[in-house]
Amino acid sequence: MKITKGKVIVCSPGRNFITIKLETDEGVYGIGDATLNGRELSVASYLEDHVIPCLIGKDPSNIEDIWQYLYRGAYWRRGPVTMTAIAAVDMALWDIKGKVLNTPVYNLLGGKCRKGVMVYSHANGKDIEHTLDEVGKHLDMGYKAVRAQCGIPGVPTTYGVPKDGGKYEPAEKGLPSEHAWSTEKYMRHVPELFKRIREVYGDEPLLLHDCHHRLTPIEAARVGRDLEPYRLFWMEDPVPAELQEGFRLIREHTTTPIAVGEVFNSIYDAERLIKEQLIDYIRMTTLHAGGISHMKKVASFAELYHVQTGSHGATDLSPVTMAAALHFDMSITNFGIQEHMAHTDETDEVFPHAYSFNEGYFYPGDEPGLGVDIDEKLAAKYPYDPAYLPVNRKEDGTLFHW
Ligand code: GCO
Ligand code: MG
Repeated sequence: MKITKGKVIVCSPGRNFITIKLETDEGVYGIGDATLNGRELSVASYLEDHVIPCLIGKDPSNIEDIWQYLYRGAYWRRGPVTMTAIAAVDMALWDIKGKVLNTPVYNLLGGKCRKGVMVYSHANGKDIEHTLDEVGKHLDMGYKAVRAQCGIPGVPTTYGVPKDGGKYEPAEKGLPSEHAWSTEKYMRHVPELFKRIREVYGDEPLLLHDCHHRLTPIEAARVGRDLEPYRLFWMEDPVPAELQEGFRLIREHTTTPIAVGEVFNSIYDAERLIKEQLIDYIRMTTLHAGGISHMKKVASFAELYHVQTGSHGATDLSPVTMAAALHFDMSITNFGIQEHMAHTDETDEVFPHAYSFNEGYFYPGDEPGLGVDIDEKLAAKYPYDPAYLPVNRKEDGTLFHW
């Protein structure tokens, strides 16, 4: 069997997505997600100009060898563009293998470890009352776990809060907009949010919160302590994670569990965090961290150190990644939770899929391969639409982490 063609499909059904489609001489094809929010076209070019030409004629069944060829063979290793491109190829190859062997991908990864994949959804509000309503709505939809984010009094814009009262979507059309930030105001406000959620909804719902890389270790330690009475499932991205050592200080001061890793792209980004047990959940994904093949290694390594997975699953990860994530989540023993942010109807129509939701859990379905496709004709109706993530400044104008 040989790869005969590789195609990169760029579309924007509600937001931008990059998809690779690999075709073979036996008529079977596989698809993979290559979306890197706000930097989409760089991955498209990496694939079209440098990766696809090297794949033509290769046997798609040798997934690990192709992975090594694209990683070691490129000499320039790691980085979000490279690892997203490798991930896209890797997903497509697992999809092809499943279709050829007529079995869902989770079966190829060792079979099912659980009945379904517990997901958490997002409750985002402009203030505490609005967030409380949103938490209630998501519990009514059947979710067992909800992430809560809230506007901060005196801060005009913040991460996770929809501007127009609609659904939150981090990327914005045109060039990057500028958001504002006050750590002091945030730290005063966030414990009140979770106090109110527990008062209204009781002890049972699993509650999560994303600090979105905006604190220093000692500030994160304080937030973790202040949130302890409300028993969070996790506090996410407390600090920017380039300095892995920084997590030790947080760890020493709080029992609030820590999750990190949505921007990581290699096992080496998390090596110390995992080995020194400085975190509880690793949020790397099959998309930005080199595909299913690399994530298998991350999960196995994390398993040794009591670290569970909690993969990123925002709207900028296409339904192809959602499918790959669900097959992967089903097959590993140290699965913790999976993020789920609903795609728009247009997105779901462009990417028909076998996965489904019921009472807080997702199920990958039993279609051969990943169980997801792309409707190319429909995709062509939604051309690329430039969009960026915002940048962030402190109240005095200093550029800050977004
Ligand atoms: C999350 C994330 C996202 C990211 C977005 C960036 O926890 O879901 O923080 O909201 O900001 O995916 O592209
Ligand atoms: Mg996050």
